[in-house]
Amino acid sequence: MSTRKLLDFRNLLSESKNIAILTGAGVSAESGIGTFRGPSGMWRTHNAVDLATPTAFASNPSLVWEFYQWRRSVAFNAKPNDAHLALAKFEERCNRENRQFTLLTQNVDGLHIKAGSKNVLEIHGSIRKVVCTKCKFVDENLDQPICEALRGRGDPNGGNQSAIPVGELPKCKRCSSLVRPFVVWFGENLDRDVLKKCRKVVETCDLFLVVGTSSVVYPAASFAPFVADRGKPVAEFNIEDEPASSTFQFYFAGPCGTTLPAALS
Ligand code: BJW
Repeated sequence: MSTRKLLDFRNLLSESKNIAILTGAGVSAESGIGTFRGPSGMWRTHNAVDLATPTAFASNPSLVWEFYQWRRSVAFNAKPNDAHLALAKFEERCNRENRQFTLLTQNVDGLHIKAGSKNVLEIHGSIRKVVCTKCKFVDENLDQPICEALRGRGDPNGGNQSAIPVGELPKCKRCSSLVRPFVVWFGENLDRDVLKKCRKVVETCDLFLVVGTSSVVYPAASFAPFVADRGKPVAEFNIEDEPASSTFQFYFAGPCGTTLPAALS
């Protein structure tokens, strides 16, 4: 990144009173968690995005649970990287200096919270929780495996194993019906309160950072353009140019585990 650009960004950052950040899968890539699009988004012969749908779960809950069994084991064993840690440290600084800091993450892996971030909105839910398909009870569940039938299942190189009967898949503690991961799949609405908070954040922030996201999934993809349309600065951190990159005031190319600590220090 050019030194001039970096100095300009840092000056702006130090003057900002209300900073919001949107992160995507790229922020966790350096922790060993694959992103959704591109080669790391494949699980067996499936695109991860094709399994993240209510239709996939309705037609093959066993397959989708195997996929999430594997995703949970990767996420639970992963450690926050320098990008997560820089954001947590920057939030502490904002708190000390009486400035507003809000982290909106599309990630379900919990790594921002592990890193120490406090004001985090997990807009696509959390892989650490399950929700009952019948009574809608939401429960934190860190069991590995999540049920006996999923022991040893979910290996991305595995496959062609027989489907697990629904009665042996993870069950609700309250009503014993099938549970599913507490995440937002395509075609599902984001939690109404979470969305309301997001709207308030994008309407009021005076600086917006967008980190490690392809910015193709809505409504999150609309946040940065909305802030830019309000005339407020947006800074993007990504290893690749994404469709909206050229429209933002700042673009820092490179792995965010390197670029973000340099920009926030
Ligand atoms: C690095 C890096 C490094 C790599 N450093 N960078 C308006 C217009 C058109 C369509 C819609 C619309 N509104 C809603 C829709 C439909 C749909 C949608 O957006 N579809 C699009 C594909 C067009 N949206 C929805 O269905 C949403 N619901 C909704 O809006 O309800 C109302 C409604 C419904 C239907 C119609 C209209 C309205 C829900 C979206 C839920 C998304 N769920 C998932 C799965 C979550 C669970 C799980 O994780 O298991 O969320 S899909 C997946 O995509 C996941 C992610 O959070 C999300 C975004 O992906 P992300 O994070 O950007 O990852 P990648 O892989 O795409 O990108 C990684 C980036 O990192 C890349 O840019 C790399 O270059 C970069 N990178 N390493 C820095 N080291």
